[in-house]
This record gives sequence, C-alpha cells and structure tokens, in this order.
Amino acid sequence: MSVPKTMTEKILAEHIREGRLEKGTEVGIKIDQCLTQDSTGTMAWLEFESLGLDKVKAEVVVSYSDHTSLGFKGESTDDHIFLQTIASHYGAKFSKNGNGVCHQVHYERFGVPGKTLLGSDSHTPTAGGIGMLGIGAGGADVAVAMSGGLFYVAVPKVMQVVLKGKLPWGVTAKDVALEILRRITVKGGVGYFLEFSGLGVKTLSVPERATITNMCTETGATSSVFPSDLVTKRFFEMQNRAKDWVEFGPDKGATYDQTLEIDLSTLVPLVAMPGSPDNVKPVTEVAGTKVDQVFIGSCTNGGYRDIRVTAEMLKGKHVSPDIDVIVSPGSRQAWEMLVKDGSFLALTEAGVRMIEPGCNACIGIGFVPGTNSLSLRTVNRNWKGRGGNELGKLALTSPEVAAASALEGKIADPRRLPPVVVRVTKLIVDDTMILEPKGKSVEIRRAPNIAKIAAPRPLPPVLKGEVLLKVGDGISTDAIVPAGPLTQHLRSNLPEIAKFTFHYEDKTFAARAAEKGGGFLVAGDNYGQGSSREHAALAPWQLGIKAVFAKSYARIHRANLINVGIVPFVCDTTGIDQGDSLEIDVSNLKGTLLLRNKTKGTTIPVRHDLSERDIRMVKAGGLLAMGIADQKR
Ligand code: MIC
Ligand code: SF4
Repeated sequence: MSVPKTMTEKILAEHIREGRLEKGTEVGIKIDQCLTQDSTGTMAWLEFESLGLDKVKAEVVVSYSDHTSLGFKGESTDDHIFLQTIASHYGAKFSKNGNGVCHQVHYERFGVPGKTLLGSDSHTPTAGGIGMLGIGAGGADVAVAMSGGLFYVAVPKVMQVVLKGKLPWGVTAKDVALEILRRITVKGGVGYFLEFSGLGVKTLSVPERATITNMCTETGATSSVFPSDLVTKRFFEMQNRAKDWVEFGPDKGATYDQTLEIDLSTLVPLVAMPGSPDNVKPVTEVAGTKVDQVFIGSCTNGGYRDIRVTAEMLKGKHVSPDIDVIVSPGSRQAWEMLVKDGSFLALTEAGVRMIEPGCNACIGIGFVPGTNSLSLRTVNRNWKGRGGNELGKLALTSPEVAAASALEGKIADPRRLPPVVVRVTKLIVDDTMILEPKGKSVEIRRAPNIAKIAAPRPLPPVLKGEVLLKVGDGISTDAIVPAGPLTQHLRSNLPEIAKFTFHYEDKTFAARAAEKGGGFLVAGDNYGQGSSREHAALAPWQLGIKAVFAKSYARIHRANLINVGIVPFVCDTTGIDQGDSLEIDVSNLKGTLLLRNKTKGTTIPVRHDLSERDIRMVKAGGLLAMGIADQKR
C-alpha cells in the first residue's frame, strides 16, 4: 500500500520527471502552465528566444501586461508591444493592459486544481486558492518551463495550517495571512509548502483563499495550497469553467512536518506596520494613527467581494477630507461587476478615485506616498521604498480596516461599523482582452530599450576581489534593485537598470562596483527575500559581482543567482567587512571551501549547497549558457 500523501506530495509525485520524492532532495518537475508579466516578462521572453525554439511547449502560457499597465513611460509601452508580439509569435496568450493583475486573472480564467504553474512573479502561489501548485521563479527558469523543460525544486517540508471556526465581522482572509506572518515571520516558511485544512476552509470563498495563498509568499514558503472542494466547484461554475474543476485534497492519514492551528473565530483585525510584512499589530493597538493615503486593491485584495464590501461600507458617506483614497480592482471581471452593481458609483460618490485593474501603485507607479506620509494599503509588501519613495511609509491591512480608516482619516477598527455581508452568486465572464496567438507571421516589435543580454561568463578557477558592500539581515529584492518609477521602465535594459543597484542602501554602490571592476557582496540572513525579479541577480552580475557570501538566502533569489552563474556561498560573515580583499579557489566545488580574507589574514570555511546540476550551471556561466541540450523534458 502506498504511503498517504499531502496535497503537495500528490502534485509533485504526479509531475516528477527526474529524481525521487524524498525531502530535501532536488527533483525536476513538469510544468503544465506558465505565466509572465510585463516587468519580469521581457527578460523571460528574451531568454526563451535564446533557446531557439519554434513555439512554447507548456499546455497554457499567458503573457500578462499589468505592472505598468498605465504605460507611465514610453519604454514601458515599448515593453508591452514587445510582449504582445512575441507572445503571439511563439504561441502564447496575451492579457492586455487593463485586464487585470496576472495572479487574479490566472486563477479566475486559466488555473486548474492539481496542475502546476510556474510564473515569473513571486506571488504565483496565489493559484493555490483553487488547489493548483503555483511557484514563483526567475525569468530563465520560466523560459525553460515555457519550452517544455523541467523546473528543479527541492522536495519541501510541508506545514499544515488547520483552520477552525468562522471569521467574525470585520476580520478577514487578510487577517489569516497576517496572523500566519505574525506567528512564523518572513522567514518561517522557508523550505516549506503550506497546506490548508480543517473545517474553517469551507467557510472561505475562493478569492478569500487566494488572498491567503498570495500573502503566504511573504513567509518565504515555496508555495501554499488549499483543497479543491465544493466551494471551488461553485467558483468554477460561476467562471463558466465547470469542466476544468476537479476535486483535490490530501490523502487520509497524510503526515506533516509542522502544524499550525488557527481558530478563525478568535482572530482580530490586524495591521502590518511599516518596514516588514511581519511587523503585525492588532488594529486596537494602532487605531488612531494618522493616515495620509488609502489604497484598496492589488493581487492580494482586488477581488470583487473585497471591493464590493468597501463600497457597501462607504455608500452614502464620504472619505475623510484629509486623505487621498484609491481603489484598483484586481481584474476586469471584478471591475465590470462593480460597474454593474452600482459599487463604482457609490465609491465615486464617497470620494474614492477608481484606478484601472493592474499593479501600478503597488510598486510605486503612481500614488507614491509623500515624505513621512503613512499609506494604508491592502497590498502584500511594505519594505522601505516599496511605494516609490524611501521616505514614505506603508502599512498593510484588509479592505475592511482600510475602508473604516478611509472614513476617519486614521487607522480604525471596522468592527465599530454595522456588519456588511456580500454573497457572490454570479460573475461576468469577458475574455475579450485576452488575445489568442497568431503564430510565426507576427513580427516581433523591439524598441531600442530592449537590450540584448551580454554573453555568459564561465566561472574562473579562482575568484579574487574586494567586498563592495556589506548589508544586514532580510535584505529584500526591492533593496537590491528597487521597483517603482526609478527603474520600472528599465526592466529590459540591464546596463541601465544596474545603475540603481542597492540604490536605497548605498547610492555610491554601482559607481564603486564599476570603478573596481566588480567584487563581492556580503549579507546576513534571508538575503534576497521578496520578488522573483532576476534583475536582483542580473544587475549585480552586470556590475561584475563574482560571488555573494551570506548567512542564508531566500529561495527564488538564490536560484536566480545560480541561474546567472553567481555562487551563493553560505558562511559566518562576522569576520568580513566592506573593503576587505578576498580570494577563494572554486576550481573544485566539492564540500566545504576555504575563503581567504587577505585584509584580516583569516581563513573562513564556506558552504555552497549546490546540486550537481547547479555546479554544472555556475561553471558554464548560468542556466542559459548550459543550452537547450541540457534542459530535460
Ligand atoms: C512584486 O510584487 O514585488 C513584483 C513587482 O510583482 C515582483 C515581480 C517583479 O519584480 O517584477 C514579484 O513579486 O516577483
Ligand atoms: Fe502586482 Fe503588487 Fe501583486 Fe506584485 S504584489 S503582482 S506588484 S499587485
């Protein structure tokens, strides 16, 4: 008799094409669906092109245009045109500007329970809301998966999150996510997949589940997944996709590496105060804090129910005259529903500004907070600089808390307002802004900003150089290469975007790296947490970074470093300082290596934890340097 499996193990077992389902070992899995978006997608598609295939091979590939849907610069519009034409040329669908944020549109219109999805965006696990295994990855990995190649991932530990009871008024799915972050922090999910179970699951709609899986990304987990049950079935029926629904859950008796229990009925509304998504406080503790902006929407809380509740709470009232409030639904489906049911008018009359579905403000493209301002948002990230201004602060919360706060101009507890109940029984389905591919006859349009990627650099036998920067714990990809108005239009132009590397940490870094002809980076724990943007690895590579020495890494960023041929060494970094001159022999990447700190006259043991395949990759100078012949399918 076979051993009972968790949902994660069931999906992995069905998709493994190389290796075995043994915790901690690396397996190559088949990817059924892929998604790209406009800020990581240009790289992913350039990388796909370099593999020299005729067309995409995965079952479903969708290229989304959402991050800069408003085309805030000509270069962004050029990126959109490139993405639309290259998708059509190589057989992928294209979701146009205004159709919504990739994650929400994907689970509404394409996702299938039990299948695998690889996306060039860290919030791809949102698909776990319908029981699909979504994983975020760098563009090169997605390019290989689009070509039908395997995706390599360590068989994770599985954390069971048992949900009991029912959420009371004013407490929401967002609070479940914030509660998980409060308990396990932004590092607690590293090396895990999260699986939701328990009777509380049934009380949550698919969009509520998707809010939770979306934000579990912030725990560092590789993915998170809900069962696909009768609630999911009803959701697929409303999406006119009943035929795509399958029931899916864990085997009876499946065992987990860790269990977390959450009683939904005892939760309270929560707010993650500025700095980090795990800086979580009960609303009662921070109520009364002055707010300058409110933003309700994004891939975390842009569902129809979320905005409808907001509209009901604001109907017949007016937001505080001292603040600026925007609502941006996550998809055009939600937008059309809100127009039809009168919510749009109620929100407009309440003084809310309606912004088209897309990411935009979530990464600081518009609605940038002012100096020392506090912006209260229903998004998922609030690191320094995330809103487009390092001097503006972001706090994260639910639509209910955000709406109550919009009325008062201060953080407010929604439980003091009359309860609002919204039941969704019908949805508008309109795929007219999703374009089907036309094939090879479509000419790929490339503007000059879409720069060719420089040739790979194979690993030399000895790495020598200076420590160009030493940073602390929890450095996010936003800290390495910021999102927002500074760089968002340069995502296809590595030499230009590289000039903003570590912009918020040390504005002299890029010039110093250029002057010294490259060198090393030294960091603390969880280096590279956050986004999947491979620019956070490619930009340092462009500036000649030869290796990183850190205490530990976030999964996607570590993979991205290896994919560009930078070795992510692990060591105790206390004896290394900025300006130290280092040397390491990497001719034989077996076992522990010795790092010589020539300035201090010390020798430090370092690990790399690279698999055989990773070693081949860094030696060749990265994933694409290995070539299509090395990509198993
Ligand atoms: C994010 O939310 O940080 C982003 C912007 O969507 C990124 C992708 C990117 O950097 O383009 C992500 O989550 O991977
Ligand atoms: Fe877009 Fe924000 Fe979601 Fe990232 S987190 S995909 S920027 S809405």
